[in-house]
Amino acid sequence: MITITAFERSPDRGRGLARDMRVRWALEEVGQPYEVRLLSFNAMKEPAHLALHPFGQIPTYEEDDLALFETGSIVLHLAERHPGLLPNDINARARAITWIFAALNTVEPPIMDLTTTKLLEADRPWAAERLPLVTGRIRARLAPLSARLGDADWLDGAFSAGDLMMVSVLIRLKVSGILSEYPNLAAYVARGEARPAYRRAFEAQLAVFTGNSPPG
Ligand code: GTB
Repeated sequence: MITITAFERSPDRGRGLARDMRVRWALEEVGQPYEVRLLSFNAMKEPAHLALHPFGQIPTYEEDDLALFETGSIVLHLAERHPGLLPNDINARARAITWIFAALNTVEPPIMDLTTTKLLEADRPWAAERLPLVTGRIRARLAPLSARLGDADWLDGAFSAGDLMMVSVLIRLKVSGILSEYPNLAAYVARGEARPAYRRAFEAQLAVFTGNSPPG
């Protein structure tokens, strides 16, 4: 059985923004059942969890004698071992993996900066000056991404783990209004969110917050 970890009380109140969501989504896409161990912020920094995740974060992934951290690694692991998230053609597979890295290394960092600026630095005297710099860096990533996607449904042919990761990263921009400046990217995210596997994953993480988790 696969076990992942997630926040006992997610600060996003179940809106699916914490990173366990992308792992849940990948698990649903490949049809693997999983259990969730919920952790308090204190428990995440205790030795038992630090043995799984050196930085004391969620999510982690345990399967038999394998323990992983980092959502990129976990999603890639699932995509490599189960059909459904990576194409068979070796070059198309390499390109799909490239989109996972692009999502995590190129697109997510400025989006994370926006969260930091708004949530953790809002009271700093330089916050108002920094905000347009951060949003400018986000647009510098979204404009070429939007151009590359064009009117395609997914980034490179069929839906892949690359799309799963890119949609997961872009979702955090919805509340900022920046995503809607790029209608094809907004539609791309909506397509991802409409996938049955996404819906199941979303409901499962929301149930933790609403207290409607199945027992066990
Ligand atoms: N690079 C790692 C990965 O991809 O797995 C990053 C993991 C990570 O940042 N985990 C966060 C965490 O454990 C949770 S997802 N933070 C606690 C800590 O570092 O002590 C980040 C997150 C948290 C909350 C919201 N939210 O409420 O909106 C959104 C995203």
